[in-house]
Amino acid sequence: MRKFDTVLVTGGCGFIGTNFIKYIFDKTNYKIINIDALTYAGNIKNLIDIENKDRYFFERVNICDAKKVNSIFEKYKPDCIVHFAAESHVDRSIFGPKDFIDTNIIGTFTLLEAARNLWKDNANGKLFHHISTDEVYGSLSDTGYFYETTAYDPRSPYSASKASSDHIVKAYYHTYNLPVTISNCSNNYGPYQFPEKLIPLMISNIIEEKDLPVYGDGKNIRDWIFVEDHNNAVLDIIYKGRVGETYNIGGENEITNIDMVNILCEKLASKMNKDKDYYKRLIKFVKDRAGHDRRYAINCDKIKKELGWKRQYDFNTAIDITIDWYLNNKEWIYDVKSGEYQKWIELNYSNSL
Ligand code: NAD
Ligand code: TDX
Repeated sequence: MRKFDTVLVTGGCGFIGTNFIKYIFDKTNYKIINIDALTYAGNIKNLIDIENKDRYFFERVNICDAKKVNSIFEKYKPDCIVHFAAESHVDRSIFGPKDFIDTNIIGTFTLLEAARNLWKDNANGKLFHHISTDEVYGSLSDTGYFYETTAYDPRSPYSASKASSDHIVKAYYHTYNLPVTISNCSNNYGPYQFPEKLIPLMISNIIEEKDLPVYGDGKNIRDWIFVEDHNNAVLDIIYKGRVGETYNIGGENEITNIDMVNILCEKLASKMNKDKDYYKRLIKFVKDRAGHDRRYAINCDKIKKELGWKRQYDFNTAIDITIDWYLNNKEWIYDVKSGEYQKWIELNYSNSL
């Protein structure tokens, strides 16, 4: 079992990174360094509860900026890097792929070089963990699963950029013996997810009684996992995962998009004392996403058998936790959607990038 002193997290102000930092801050005594560029998707206020603690440090840094990344690595000398930072939304990658190529490919390369340099004399016990996605494997029809051995077949600029970064991470292991691990996870849901992704977008539109846009026929399938279960798996990997290995992480919880939207409509109707079908009138089938992957389904036997990972949450419980979080944090939704938060960032952090 590995032990660390200093864990450097990239993208810690985004959805999964925020949940990860809160979780490890509570569960460990690590010094935690969070580096994040605070793009539209990163919210520094998410971590307000720990921002003044003496083992938490925030640095506003673009991971493509090699000079700054190197100086931060030299300053804190992390022995573990957990790399979440990415452009993460498929629709945005279709309309503007360049940021995805920069952050997901060049940014990952920049971090790998900095780690290689920092650990050049002794990489024993160190680890670079790269967070990736099941989308690198492409699209499934009605049957079959993605295994760690499935050939990569990415279809969107987002998934192609993640696939590319995965290959570069593996190359650093084979070529330079950099101690790396990779995880490929299915669709996450939970608190702090930016309301552009399916679940928080639908919850926020239901709250505002706005249209609920369902792409195509609504029969595309995603495998949904609660963010805390994903983060627990990441912890298992950084403690016990075999260097050079890839681990799939999944919810084993396949749901069509239209079923998910109906579930959210019904759950919110019940919480708001409305008729069961009250919000379903807002559902609008709209033009399909270009190159829309049909089905994702993960086989995660490897991490279960090798590392003893188990999910703690069933879907019904975790989706209630998620909906309740958004209902109790309507200001957070308003803040990130209205641009008020971005204005605040520019006022308070304009000189730090
Ligand atoms: P997110 O978009 O919510 O957060 C991304 C974070 O990265 C933000 O805080 C943003 O400010 C930061 N960032 C972006 N570009 C940066 C740059 N150039 N330099 C520094 N920071 C930068 O993303 P998420 O949903 O939390 O995803 C985190 C990771 O998990 C990503 O690597 C993503 O590919 C992967 N992943 C996500 C899911 C999912 O369902 N959300 C599933 C599997 C894998
Ligand atoms: O308005 C919508 N209507 C709709 O029908 C949106 C935003 C999405 N969809 C569909 C498209 C997908 O089939 O819902 C499904 C889920 O969409 P997203 O939430 O955008 O997620 P997806 O494209 O599956 O990618 C997500 O999972 C894997 C994350 O955004 C990625 O970062 C992660 O790697």
